[in-house]
Amino acid sequence: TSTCSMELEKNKEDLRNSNSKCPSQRSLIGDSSMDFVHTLAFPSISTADFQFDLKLASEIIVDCVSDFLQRFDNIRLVLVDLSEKSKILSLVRERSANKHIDSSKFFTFVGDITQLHTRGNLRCNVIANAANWRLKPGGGGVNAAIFKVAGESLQIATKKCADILSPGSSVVVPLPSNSPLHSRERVTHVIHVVGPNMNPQRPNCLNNDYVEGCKVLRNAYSSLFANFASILE
Ligand code: AR6
Repeated sequence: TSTCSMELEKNKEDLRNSNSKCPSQRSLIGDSSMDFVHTLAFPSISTADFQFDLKLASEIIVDCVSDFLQRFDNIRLVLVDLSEKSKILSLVRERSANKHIDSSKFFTFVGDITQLHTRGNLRCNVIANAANWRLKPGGGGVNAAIFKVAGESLQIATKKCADILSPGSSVVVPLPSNSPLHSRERVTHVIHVVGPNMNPQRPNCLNNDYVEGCKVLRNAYSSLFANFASILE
C-alpha cells in the first residue's frame, strides 16, 4: 500500500543519513566504526519447525548467497542460529569455505537474532524472519521471538504491507522507530519470508516433494536478497 511505501522511503532516507555521517570510515567487521556496512541477518528458513532437509538447505543458502554477492558490493549477509552446535551453521560454513566465499561479506553467527546489537555487538540494519503465511505472531521459533521483541508496532506495520504471503516469497516491513527492535537493536527493516513446509502438522505441507521444496526455498532466498537490495537503493 502507499502508506507502506511512504514509510519505506522514510526509512531509506534514515539509512542514507546514517551512512553520510562518516563516509571516509568503512569497517567490514564488528560494530566499532561510526559508519557501518548494510547488513542482513537471516535465520535458516524452513529448517526447524518446517523440517526441511539441512544438507539441501545448506547448498541452497550458499548458492543463493554466492549469486547475490557477485552482484552487490558494500553489503554483508549473516546467517544466524541460536546454538554453537547448530548443524545448519556448520554445513553452511563448510560449503561456503569450499566455494571460497569472501568471509567478510558472508559469515555465520551464533546468537539470538533479536539481540544482535546489544548482546552480540553485531550491527545488522535488516533482519529476516522465517514467517508463516498468515504473517501472524507466535507459533514458536524465530517468528515468535521477533514479534515478541519488536512489539505491537511490528504487527501494525506488517498489516500495512501484506495480509498473507505464499511460500517462496517475502515482504519488506519498515520498522517504526518506537519498536524496541529499532530503538535498541537498530534494526530498520524486517523482511518476512515464508519457506517451503515439510511438516505434515503445518499448512501447505509438500509431503517430502524435494523437487518442489528446493525450488520454493531458492525462490524464498532470492526474494529475500532482492528485497534487501531494494531497501538500499
Ligand atoms: N535467533 C536466531 N535464530 C533462531 C531463533 C532466534 N531467536 N529462533 C529460532 N532460530 P523456525 P521454520 C533458528 O522453526 O523452520 C514458526 O512457528 C532455528 O534454530 O523458526 O521456517 C512460524 O510461524 C532455525 O535454524 O522456522 C512458521 O509457522 C531457524 O531459526 C514456522 O515456524 C528457523 O527455524 C516456520 O518454520
